[in-house]
Amino acid sequence: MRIEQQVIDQHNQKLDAKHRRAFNYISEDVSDVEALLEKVQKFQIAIPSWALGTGGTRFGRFTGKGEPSSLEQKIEDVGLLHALNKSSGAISLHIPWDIPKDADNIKDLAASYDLVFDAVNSNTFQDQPGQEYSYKFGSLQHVDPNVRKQAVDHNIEVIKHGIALGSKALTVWLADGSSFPGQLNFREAFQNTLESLREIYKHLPEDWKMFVEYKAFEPNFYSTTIADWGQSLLLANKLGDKAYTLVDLGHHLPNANIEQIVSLLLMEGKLAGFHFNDSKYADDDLTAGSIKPYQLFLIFNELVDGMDAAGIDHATGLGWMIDASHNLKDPLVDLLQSVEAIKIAYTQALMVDRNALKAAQQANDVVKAQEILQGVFRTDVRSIVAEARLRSGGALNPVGLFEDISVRTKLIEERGSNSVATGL
Ligand code: LRH
Ligand code: MN
Ligand code: MN
Repeated sequence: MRIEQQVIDQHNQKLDAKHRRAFNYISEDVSDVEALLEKVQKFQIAIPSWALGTGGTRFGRFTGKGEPSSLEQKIEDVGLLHALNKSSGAISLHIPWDIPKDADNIKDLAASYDLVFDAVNSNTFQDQPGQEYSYKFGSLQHVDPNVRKQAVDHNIEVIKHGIALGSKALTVWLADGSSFPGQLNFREAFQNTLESLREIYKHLPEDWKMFVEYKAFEPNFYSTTIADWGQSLLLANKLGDKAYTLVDLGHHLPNANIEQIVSLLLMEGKLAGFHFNDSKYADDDLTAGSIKPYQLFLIFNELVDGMDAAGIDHATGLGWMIDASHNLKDPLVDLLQSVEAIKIAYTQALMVDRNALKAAQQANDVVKAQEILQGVFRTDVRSIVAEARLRSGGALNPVGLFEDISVRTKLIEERGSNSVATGL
């Protein structure tokens, strides 16, 4: 299904008066609201193809209805999101969960929804049918060179798919590690991983980047070979200019200061971008901003500060993506909520008075610094984000419209109740 512009316009007309009141009220306190709106409009957050179905845990999966059962239907889903919020103009594929058989057709279909292809993701954390060697004891780190070669070849294959689709980055996340002390030699595992990544790196086109994602734990529970930003940065530095560290918000040990990590990676020119989600305990993959919205704001505060200092374009300079799992909510609604939370945090970060904050820091005025940040964080900027969406042709209330026009019911009618998406 596609959402007609006329449907969105009608919805917007109904909400216009209320929206206008809220927007006019906040506009009076924003110094250059037009410049702010322009930045918010441009900011796009990619949707991962694996987040369009219902996730699960090792204790079970309660599948949703009308899930996309093909790559074409996943593109259709992201097209629906983008029509509603005009902020989800890219899709990220995980290979082999989503293999584009006819890249040109897939590209055309995506373009018809105004979508481009974000980073492509390799998968050497699961065995696939017909695969010669198992990844049970790792992939790029494996003690057996045959396994390493198989995993390297897979990544090269993924790059080829990405080239055909117009992607510009490869994201490598490894489950490699160990679950028991003594199971592996840390240095050898790291060296093997580095050598394997070097092989893959050789196959990156000139204008591509390699994103090295880290994760502290899971599925291995004693050590992960790329466990934290230090280990990822070490690899990225050794690999070369095209390699960067990717931050997934759920991949840290409890209470890690992610905003500080982000700030230093940016300073080093080695921040690739984000997998946004939220968590209370671990890699919980919950809706962005649903548990720790202040942390999300503080991260964006560092991003805006660091990107402006380095002259990096907010919209295009880094990879912005959601990486979440939906066990209870409709995945599409959850994604709309995540994008909204991310855009709120970004808007608030743009509104921080940087000169005043700098002055407070120079004067060791702790109270003032806190007042500045919390003053912005406690400002309701939803009408600014809504106005940006409206100007781009999106809906004033994407979640409301999704429900009003019964998008999921229509998808169930089209796809049936039993269609299940590939992914985690
Ligand atoms: C690992 C991860 C990684 C994978 C995705 C499915 O936890 O965050 O990015 O590719 O989940
Ligand atoms: Mn991730
Ligand atoms: Mn994860």
